[in-house]
Amino acid sequence: MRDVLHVGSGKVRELYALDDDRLLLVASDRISTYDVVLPTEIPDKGCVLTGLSAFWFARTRTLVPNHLLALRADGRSLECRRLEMLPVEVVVRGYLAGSGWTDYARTAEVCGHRLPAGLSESERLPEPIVTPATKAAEGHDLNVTEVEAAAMCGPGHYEAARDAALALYRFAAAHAEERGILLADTKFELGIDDEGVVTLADEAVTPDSSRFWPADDYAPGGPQPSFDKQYVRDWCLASGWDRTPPGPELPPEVVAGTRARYVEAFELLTGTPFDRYLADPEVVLCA
Ligand code: PZK
Repeated sequence: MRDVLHVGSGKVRELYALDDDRLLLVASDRISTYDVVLPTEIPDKGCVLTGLSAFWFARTRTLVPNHLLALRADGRSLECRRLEMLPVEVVVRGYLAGSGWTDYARTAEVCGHRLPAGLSESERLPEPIVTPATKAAEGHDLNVTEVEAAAMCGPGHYEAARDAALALYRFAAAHAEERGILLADTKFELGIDDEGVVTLADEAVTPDSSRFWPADDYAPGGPQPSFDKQYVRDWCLASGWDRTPPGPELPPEVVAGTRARYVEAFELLTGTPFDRYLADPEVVLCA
């Protein structure tokens, strides 16, 4: 791209500065599993994730203001308002999975939330909980209590971000459940706009920022299959890979099966055929 400054890289995304006020967020087709980016890409994955984010931004903008300015015709790039990002990520959990389950199994608490005794892995929580995390040195997330998170943000900012995240989660989880997908948990990144308003940023309710579970297969009492990455994880582990870089190349049938799962999630959640999205990405913006 001409005259755009590269300002950051995520594992599978790139961030560019368009001018003083605007950023461009570009999603690649790279995929990571067990924290390792694999050498094989999943065609259209970046478009699926960008289209889903844009869909949620369009549908929740009256609930919580967000950074979306424009969805580009390539279907994988979002023009965004530049914000002052909060130093915490805000995770909302409706089910007990991942580090939430690990912490609960050890202490009956998750990030300072005391939970009922006797819950099993993947069980639905009585109410969704908010569990903030900070970016630790190695790029790894470190869970913190809400008291600690509040101390790291400006006065009132964490509380506003928490309320925004809970409202977004409730909206998205209800929408997804009606369409056969359980939204087990999801991570939001928020910032402050130039008028001091807490604003949703980054990506929103994508498979990369969330746990999507197929509702039909839901069986608490153990880990659930991931809607999008299960073929990749199963194949990688069966190949004998020890989860250290580099990851294995994926065979064509695993690539095709995984692409189909991403497209299926997109179509279930948006109600839009993915081909229509590729032909005219802005179709997901009309609420
Ligand atoms: C911002 N990131 C993380 C995401 C990367 C890095 N609207 C915004 N204003 C200011 N800063 C950011 C955003 C957003 N979104 C997000 N880092 C800064 C990130 C994707 C790719 F390389």
